[in-house]
Amino acid sequence: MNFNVITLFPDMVKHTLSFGVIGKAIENGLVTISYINPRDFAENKHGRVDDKPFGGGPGMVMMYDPLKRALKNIENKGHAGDVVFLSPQGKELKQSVCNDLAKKNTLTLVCGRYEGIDQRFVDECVDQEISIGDYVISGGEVAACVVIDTVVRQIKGVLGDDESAMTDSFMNGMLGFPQYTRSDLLGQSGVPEVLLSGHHQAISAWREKQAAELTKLKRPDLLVGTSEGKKASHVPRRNE
Ligand code: 4GS
Repeated sequence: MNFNVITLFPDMVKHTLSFGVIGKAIENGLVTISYINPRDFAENKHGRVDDKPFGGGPGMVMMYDPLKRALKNIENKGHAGDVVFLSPQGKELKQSVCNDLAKKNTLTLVCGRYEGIDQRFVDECVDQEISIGDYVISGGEVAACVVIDTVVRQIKGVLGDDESAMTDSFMNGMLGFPQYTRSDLLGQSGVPEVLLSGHHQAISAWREKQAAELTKLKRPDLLVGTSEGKKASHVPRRNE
């Protein structure tokens, strides 16, 4: 899978994605990420990428021209795929949205800075507007990293154990079950008996029940359907 990231701070995204399973996936070529800096496409003499908003008001706005030329450059070299603009006005990112994005071959993520970007770029070039939540961050870079992380971890071969993505919270529309491991300070005290029993079926059943109870208690909004047969919505995986 290929990503293009249009950003004034490519190093911020590159560095953030260089760790752990995502960093390995990039190293191993399971995913390629290209960075395009609108600054390189600012043709005015001071290399400006922002300007005062028409109509007045505080702050600056990212200019249309450098963004448009950056996108043109991507299209000239290959395919931009769906152009995604990270913005609080977008559709809220959920696992189901991530799974849809993971079906794409190429995504181009546009990171805004300042007060935002010229609306004409959004109207003309953006296919999807996505928000990582109802709060304001200082730039779209952090949001782009969230999107790339959730999408890349679904690519086959990225997670060591092929099961891991499947057993993640939200992959079955529910929260995850509680986990326990060795502790010198605590010993085995406080660890549910069944997990030490070696009975795989009993363990699976316990975990499923815990996940259902936790979801009902902490995130009842995730459960859909009647009060009778409460069932979490099924979220298909990539390649399913
Ligand atoms: C988000 C968000 C965001 C909006 C970027 C103001 C700088 C900022 N982007 N989900 N300009 N929430 N963007 O707050 O995606």
